[in-house]
Amino acid sequence: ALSGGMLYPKETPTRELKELNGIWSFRADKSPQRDEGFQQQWYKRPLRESGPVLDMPVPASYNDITQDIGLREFIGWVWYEKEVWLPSRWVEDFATKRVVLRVGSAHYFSVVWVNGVQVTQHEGGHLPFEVNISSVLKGSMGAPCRITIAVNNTLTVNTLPPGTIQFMTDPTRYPKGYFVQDIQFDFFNYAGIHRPVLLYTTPSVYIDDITIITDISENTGLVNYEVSVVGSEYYSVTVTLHSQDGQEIATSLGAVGQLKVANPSLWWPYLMNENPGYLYSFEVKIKANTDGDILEDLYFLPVGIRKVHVSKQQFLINGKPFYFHGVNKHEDYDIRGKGLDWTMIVKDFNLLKWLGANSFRTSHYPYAEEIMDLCDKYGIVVIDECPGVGIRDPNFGNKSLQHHLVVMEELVRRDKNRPSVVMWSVANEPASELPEAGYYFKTVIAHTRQLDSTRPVTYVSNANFERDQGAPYVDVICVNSYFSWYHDAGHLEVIQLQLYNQFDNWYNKYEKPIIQSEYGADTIPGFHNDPPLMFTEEYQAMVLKHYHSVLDEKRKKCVIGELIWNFADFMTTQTVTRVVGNKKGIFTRQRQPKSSAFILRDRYWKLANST
Ligand code: GCB
Repeated sequence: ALSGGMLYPKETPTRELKELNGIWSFRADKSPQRDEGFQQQWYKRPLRESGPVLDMPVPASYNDITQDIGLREFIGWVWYEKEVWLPSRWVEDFATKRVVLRVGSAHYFSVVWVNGVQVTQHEGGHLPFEVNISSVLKGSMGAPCRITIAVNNTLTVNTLPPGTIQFMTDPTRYPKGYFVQDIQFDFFNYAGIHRPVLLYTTPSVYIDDITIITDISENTGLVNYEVSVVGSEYYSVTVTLHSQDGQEIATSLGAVGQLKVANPSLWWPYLMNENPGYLYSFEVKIKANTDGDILEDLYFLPVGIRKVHVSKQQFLINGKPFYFHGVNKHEDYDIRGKGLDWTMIVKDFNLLKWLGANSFRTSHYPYAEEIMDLCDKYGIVVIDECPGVGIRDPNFGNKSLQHHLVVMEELVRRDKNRPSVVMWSVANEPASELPEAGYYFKTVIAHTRQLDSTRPVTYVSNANFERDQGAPYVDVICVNSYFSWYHDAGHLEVIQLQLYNQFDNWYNKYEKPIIQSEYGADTIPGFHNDPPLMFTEEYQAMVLKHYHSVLDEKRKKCVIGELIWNFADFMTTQTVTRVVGNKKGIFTRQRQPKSSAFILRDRYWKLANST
């Protein structure tokens, strides 16, 4: 199991924070073995002293920042560095204070040094990691602090997502040492430091983690909590719940306990209640006595009181049936790639609201905490997916499985307190018809349930219902299908028959509720043809209409949701089936609507008003 919590860093009266976003020094290691940086110990001195550096924005993917195709397609180590001055009050008394370096995410494998000393390493993009750097900073008063982060985007059979490196050895076709990265998923493998890097302080006795589990009993909201404190065995804990207008609602002493809220304002999904996303503020205060020093730490966590339950045919939130009408997204934008960008984040939420979408799936990896915060706040329901996309034949081994379990631990640790997260998805479109998939998914799903017994668990399948090995273990069946696109291309007339059969087959076999977790068609905006032809706006519109007519009938029975593929066009690897990326968005990559966006908008608002 992981050690320690991963609370989102915040300024409070006892904690300070310093963002390190902006321009960093950068160099890709293009040496033949890609290991010059380690051989020559680039972390020992300022990066500019070991060779030329580029200016690189953080957070951002590095791929699309320059005009260099070699950097866009680069595979291997890239080096980032930033020098920063720390306030002297941060570094003068390490008996009572600690300084933590936190990386929101970096893709894929990272090694971190501070002032030339390696302080941590982390495997996996899309999830945060942090390290207490106090011991390295000791005695550094009056000197800037140099942070070096080397990031390697190479994917292997054991990474999540998986990939392979292909060495091209035919000397008549490729130069010596030529290799390519083969990936098993349909989005560009953007790389670099994708989310904010920051330093923050806490007292040396500090609130390390908080776990909240809410429940509703009659007219009472129950907030079960557990606070973990590190740094001393002698401390007191006081927790207090405040309403949105600042009123004290309940308070309690002790690291473990329960708060009762009479007539609670429940956390409701957007469009289900006129007061969506109600968040209380859960204040944790600790006091410790260390060698005569009284140390205090304070942290505030938003808490939504809500309850999720799955029955044979329904998904219930606070006891009421919830129908997912939403989207699949990507973290994907022009120039920035997967880099966190507030402008794009707020724009996307405005588009979700315009659309009347009440939910999305974080296809195909965990999204930034900053995005998840807004889901909590607005009442957007989330299926929280881990980066287990494209798990196939060589990826079911024990090493991959063990890593997958750790990734689920990191994901649950990060998002366990979020009311918006109503279900975990452990994978997308694995080769779940293979015999080894049965044990694999049984294990990953059981582990996830053990980490969090309050939320259902699923994975997203495109396997044949008769051969899928993992479905017995999920709570909700999620199915992707692309009728009239990847099968029977151009034949809109077969969609309805095939879709009825899809739902009947899965439901009759498993008697579990079903989400249509993907459907759609590539569409080049501005391409028109009637009768509809593939890639035109009319064709995408017709695919949607055929799917919707079956969904309308089935949603009163076993179908509990529909998520379009995709919210917006996004970048992919270059292949003959992708025209500067995947064009199945109902919005372009620049977030302008195609015709289908209006169809979906009509539908989603009607659905919202009919439930
Ligand atoms: C899928 C995948 C998704 C792809 C999509 C497509 O089934 O889950 O990652 O982008 O199909 O457009 O091919």
